[in-house]
Amino acid sequence: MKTKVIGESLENIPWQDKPKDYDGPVWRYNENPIIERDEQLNSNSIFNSAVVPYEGKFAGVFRCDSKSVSMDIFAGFSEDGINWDIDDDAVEFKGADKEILKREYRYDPRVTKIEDKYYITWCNGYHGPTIGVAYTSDFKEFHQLENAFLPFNRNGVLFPRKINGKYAMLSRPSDNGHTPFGDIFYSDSPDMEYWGHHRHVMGTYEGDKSAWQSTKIGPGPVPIETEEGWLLIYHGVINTCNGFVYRMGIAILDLDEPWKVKYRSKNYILAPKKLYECVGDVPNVVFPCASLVDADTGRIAIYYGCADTVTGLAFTTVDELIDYAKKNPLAE
Ligand code: BMA
Repeated sequence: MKTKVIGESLENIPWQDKPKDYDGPVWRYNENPIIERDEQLNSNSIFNSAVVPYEGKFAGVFRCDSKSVSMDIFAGFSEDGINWDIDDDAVEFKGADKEILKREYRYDPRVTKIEDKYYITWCNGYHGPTIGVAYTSDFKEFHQLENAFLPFNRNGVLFPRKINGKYAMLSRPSDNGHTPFGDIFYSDSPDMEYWGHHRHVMGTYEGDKSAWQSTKIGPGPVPIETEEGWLLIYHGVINTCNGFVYRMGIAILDLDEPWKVKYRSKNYILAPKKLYECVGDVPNVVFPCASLVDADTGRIAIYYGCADTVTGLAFTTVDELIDYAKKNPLAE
């Protein structure tokens, strides 16, 4: 391992070696998808979901759209990170203010362990999409806090530790529909309630410079801390004659000032190519929401939604991603 990861070891991370002759920095689990669309009592689809190591095993929060096509988030548990047991009832939040507990819709959760709590951020309907925030210690009782931002915003992703003494979050301001624009911003907060110090991190690229990310981009899993900087796996979108296509990219952000981009890859790291990524309720989408990392080996397991229908697992390493970003730089 060339680059040191700042984090915990995770000996039981799900893992498969890179297949021989495979050309690319990220490779898929050979039994994908790991979660089918109808694994839950009333689910139409299970995708864009987040997992973390929990008590020697794994826990997570899952986006399950119902057969009436409502969107909500559900807790789940797993022995191995691959086979999941997802609750049939949606997460029920407790909280100080009833106004904030009103449910319109919830989707695309991320889970971030900060100190001794697991924080959940998700796209929360409150007169339009914004970023909901909650925490849990056991994935049974969830406490909802204030929404982080005014509508409209999507893809709120917390950093796993305070930066310069403040909680830190990436997000993607949006509109109330299928947003035809979108850059990634950084915000911080002294208390997980009031967010400010907003900084632009990075935006889209038009033309043939890096066309797969020409319409909008958004942060994916919780950034991974390494001695080279924060590794940010993100999604990038192009608008085509058949609609949006979602791919995955990699950027490396400065450790102390994460709104500064050190490296960013011109090429995508994973694109919809397999049938389950190209065919589903929304074709041609790979949408990463979580990763597991083993600090000892630098192994990374990425969890991603496939075609807004099922959940996939893919693998890479810290060195693969950093090398790839450096070898295929996106010149400003
Ligand atoms: C985005 C979100 C994601 C979804 C993607 C592709 O706006 O709704 O949940 O995966 O579109 O449909």
